[in-house]
Amino acid sequence: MKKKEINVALIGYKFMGRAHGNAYISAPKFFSLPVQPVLHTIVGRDQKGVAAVANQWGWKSFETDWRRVLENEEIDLVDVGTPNSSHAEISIAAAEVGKAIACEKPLAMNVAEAKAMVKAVKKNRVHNYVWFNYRRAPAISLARELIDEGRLGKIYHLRAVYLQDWIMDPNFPLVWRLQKKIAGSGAHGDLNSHLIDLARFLLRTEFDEVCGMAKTFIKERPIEIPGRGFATVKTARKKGKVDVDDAVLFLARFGNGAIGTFEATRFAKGRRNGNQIEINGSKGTLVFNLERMNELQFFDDTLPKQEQGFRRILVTEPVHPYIHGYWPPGHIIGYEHTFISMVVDIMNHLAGRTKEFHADFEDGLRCQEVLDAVLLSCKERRWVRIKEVA
Ligand code: SOE
Repeated sequence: MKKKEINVALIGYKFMGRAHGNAYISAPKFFSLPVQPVLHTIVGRDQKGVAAVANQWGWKSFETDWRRVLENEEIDLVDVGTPNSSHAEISIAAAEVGKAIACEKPLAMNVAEAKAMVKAVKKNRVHNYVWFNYRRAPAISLARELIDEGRLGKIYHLRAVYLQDWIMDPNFPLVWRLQKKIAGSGAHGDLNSHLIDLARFLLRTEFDEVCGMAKTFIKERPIEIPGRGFATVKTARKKGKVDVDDAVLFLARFGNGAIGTFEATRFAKGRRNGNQIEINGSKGTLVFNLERMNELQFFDDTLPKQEQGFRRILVTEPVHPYIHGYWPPGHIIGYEHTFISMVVDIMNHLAGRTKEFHADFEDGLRCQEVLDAVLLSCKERRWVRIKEVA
């Protein structure tokens, strides 16, 4: 019997367009899904660029105006892979015409937008998802299982960093991620959003209070010259002010009594995508490092003293989350599999096989509240309760 098709419209065709497109193609190849995702329409403002991607990736059609896909009755799922400033407009419009929505992180530019998005999906009763993909790294899911089983005991610390270095050249231009009117914030919204979501996912608790500091190391950069691309050292007669952070560090108090330290920066030379988390409890410690994403370090204090030490769990066994759909033990998986596994869960949820899906827009709003509270703390140089911005 032919499976029900889920026609996907993907808005945005560059980095996340590739990660999401690959996930829709691969998910039904590795897992037996109750429905069939279809690469229906991909959307991008640059007709030449989006047409080339549609052709290369096998999208049935392409558009240059996202509004057109919302008018298309055939579309079931709208995937918002655009810069942050358009997440709310597109998602709310999609909800109002009854489409399910999968939106990239951070959900919105601020709490007000995130609240409006949650209100729209609830009012229109549409399924909604946020691409916090690292929840589905098998080692992260295993970490949560171990915490849930009490293997760490009482949680004292969560220590998380997300370290990159791609904008350390002063001649790197003022791209959209470095413009507040498009991104909302810099490394903070882009990277701390992942850490905040993972903290909520792993500890099953909410943030209570935060205190942060922000830093912009390079204050101005070459700007794009219309029709001539981004300025370079040779052509850069004009530079634009950088109005977002290059790094944001913050402290946190959690509702469960644990405390946290968070660091997001794009100025950690040599750290290309250094997402690392350590959780310390009364009975042990877990350590995750995205650059070694198939491993989970576990110190188990309940072992006999002579056997104690950090153990490296290779998270590639069929019993480990999602692995059964991929490869035999030891045949490791990668960054793209976190997106594939997320599409598996989205399709099962859309088909009604599962009743709940996280991260959803409520999770995205909880994350936005913490993001905004930290920015308020940076501005006013004080501790801020999350409820001040909620
Ligand atoms: C930043 O460059 C970025 O692409 C983030 O936006 C993604 O969310 C992260 O997964 C990889 O780095």
